[in-house]
Amino acid sequence: MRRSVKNIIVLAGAGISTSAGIPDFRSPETGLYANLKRFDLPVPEAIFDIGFFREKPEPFYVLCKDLYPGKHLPTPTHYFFRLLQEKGKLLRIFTQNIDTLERIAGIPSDKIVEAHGSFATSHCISCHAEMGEEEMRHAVETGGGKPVRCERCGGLVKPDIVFFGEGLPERFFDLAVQDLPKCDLLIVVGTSLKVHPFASLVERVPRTCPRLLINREAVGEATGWGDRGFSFKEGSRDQFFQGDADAGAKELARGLGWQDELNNMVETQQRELRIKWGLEESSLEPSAQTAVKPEDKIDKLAKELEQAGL
Ligand code: CNA
Repeated sequence: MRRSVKNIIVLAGAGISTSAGIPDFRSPETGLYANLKRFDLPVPEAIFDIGFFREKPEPFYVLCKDLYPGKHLPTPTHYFFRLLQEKGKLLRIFTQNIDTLERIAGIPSDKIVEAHGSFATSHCISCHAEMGEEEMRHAVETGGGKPVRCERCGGLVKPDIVFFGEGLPERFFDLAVQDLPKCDLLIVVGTSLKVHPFASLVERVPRTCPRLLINREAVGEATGWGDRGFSFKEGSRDQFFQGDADAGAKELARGLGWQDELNNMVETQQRELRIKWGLEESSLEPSAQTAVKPEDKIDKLAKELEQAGL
C-alpha cells in the first residue's frame, strides 16, 4: 500500500459477517430471503418493511432474537479494518450491517457509519420513547417472537435498524458528502450493491481513486457510458478479489506485512469476547466460529418461527 494512502474508505455489507454465522440476505441457498419464503410473507423483504411490521411484527422479533449482538464474534475481516484504523489509514467504514460487529471489534464509533442503523438503541415506533439496551435484549430473548410493547403507550418497540420505508440516518448523508471526495482507496466488501442509496457511494469517490471489490461474485459493474460503476478490464483503476471476505482481508494483511498482527489480534480479541460472553468452552478455538454455518442458523430460525406459530 502506498505510504501516502491514508484516507481509506470501506463500504461493507452482510458478506463480512457470514463467517461469524450471520446469514446475509441474498446468497442463493443460505441467505435469509431464500429461507424466509416458507413463512407466508408477501415478499421476503416484508420482514424488514415498516408497513408489514406494524401489521404483523412477530416474524421480525423471532429473527431479531437470533441477530441480537452478543452471540457472534467479529471476523478476521472486521479485525483487518481495526488494523487499518490503528495504522492511521482508515477514514471511515460505511456499513450496511446492523450486527454492530465493527464496534465489537473495537473500531471507534466515530470511524463507523451504520447506514442502516443498528441494534444499539431501540425506540417505540408510536411515541418514540427509548427502551434501554438490556431491557430490549431481555424482552426479545425471552419473548419467543411476542411483540415488545412500549411501557408508556403500548406501541411496538423496534431496534433502530432502518426498515424499508424509513429514512437513513442524517449522519450517513453528512459524512458521505464530507468523506467520499477525500477517499484515496475504496474497499468494497461482502455486498450485493443492490440497496440504494448506499450502493451509489461506489460512484462518488474521485475518478482516479483506486477501488477494490472483495466479494464472492462481481457486483456493481458499469452498464454503459458515463456509468461510474466498476470496470474490471485490464488497466482499469478497479480490482476484483473474487472469494471470501476473510480470505481477501488475510491476503491484504499478508501483502502489507501485517499477517502476524492480524492473526494475534483475531485470536486474543475473540478469546476475550468468548470469556466475557460466557461462550462455551468447546468454542474456545479461534477458528471454531467459522464452523457455524449460516444454513444451521436458518434451520434454527425456521424452527423458532414454527414454534411461535408463524
Ligand atoms: P446481500 O444483499 O445479502 O449481499 C451479500 C453479498 O455478500 C452477496 O454478494 C454475497 O455473495 C456476498 N457474500 C456472502 N458471504 C460472503 C463472504 N463470506 N465473503 C465475500 N462475499 C460474501 O447483503 P447487502 O449487505 O449487500 O445488503 C444490504 C442489506 C443486508 C442491509 O440492509 C443490511 O441491513 C442487511 N443485512 C445485514 C446483516 C448483518 O448485519 N450482518 C445480515 C443480513 C442482512
